[in-house]
Amino acid sequence: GFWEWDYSSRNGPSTWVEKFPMAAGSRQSPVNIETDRAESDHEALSSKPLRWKYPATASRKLLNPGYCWRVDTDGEGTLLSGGPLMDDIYKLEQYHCHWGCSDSRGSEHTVDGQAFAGELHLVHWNTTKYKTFAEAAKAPDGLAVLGVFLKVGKPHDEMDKIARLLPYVSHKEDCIEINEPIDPSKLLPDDNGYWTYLGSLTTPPCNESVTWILFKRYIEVSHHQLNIFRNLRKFPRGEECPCHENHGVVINNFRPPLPLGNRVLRECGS
Ligand code: 1SD
Ligand code: ZN
Repeated sequence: GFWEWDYSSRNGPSTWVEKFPMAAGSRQSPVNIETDRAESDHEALSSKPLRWKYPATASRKLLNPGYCWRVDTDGEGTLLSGGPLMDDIYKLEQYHCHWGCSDSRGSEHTVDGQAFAGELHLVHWNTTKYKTFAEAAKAPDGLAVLGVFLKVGKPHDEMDKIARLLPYVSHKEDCIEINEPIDPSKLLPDDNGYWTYLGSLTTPPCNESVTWILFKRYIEVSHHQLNIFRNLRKFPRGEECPCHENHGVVINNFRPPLPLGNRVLRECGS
């Protein structure tokens, strides 16, 4: 078939730049967060607290695009504002997750060189300035992604609603409607201290359009819940192919950190 990017040795992150030149830019994500380097920019960030609103009814569909699981929302009544987002209002488009093959890796961002077992991304777009998600995705201030690190511990109730549905989207291109409300705000940590910097999508085409906001506190999910993520397939139903690496399961779907370069890393809260 035609060339498709993925996380394998053949078509993985180091090869993306050949087809997606933006991946070679100087505003790429993820990065390693050097906590000592974070500037606590009190006035600018804490004067406008980060605010979000996510009605549980906004989570509409669960999909397997072949490289993660993703919940698409209808955006209705969702909102992210404040913090580094200036005076603009962002809407939640979708949320998805990255994870490893074992509990010691899986996050995209690292903190002082340490990886977490996974990283949840809530992808928002700037509705103050742009008309569609696609238009926003091309603009330097078009997207805002909230990142939450996942650590292995006790099972997470809200994450369990997703984990219980994953067997219904086990193969690439599978998609189901969500009937039981899933509240993404319950997937966020209790404390909202965060790091923020300007970066990119971590998947091709790696547009440099993202204001990253990474929570300092992680959430806990169980080893069993992560194993359910690790059982998703990279290939469509009926296309069983033994030549796939790792039997074609979705694991290690994270891009390794890229240089922060001369970008500013700011922090707010603890
Ligand atoms: O990995 C996601 C990708 O699936 C897609 O959702 C994209 C937004 O169009 O965002 C990236 S990421 O940068 O949020 N990882
Ligand atoms: Zn992501």
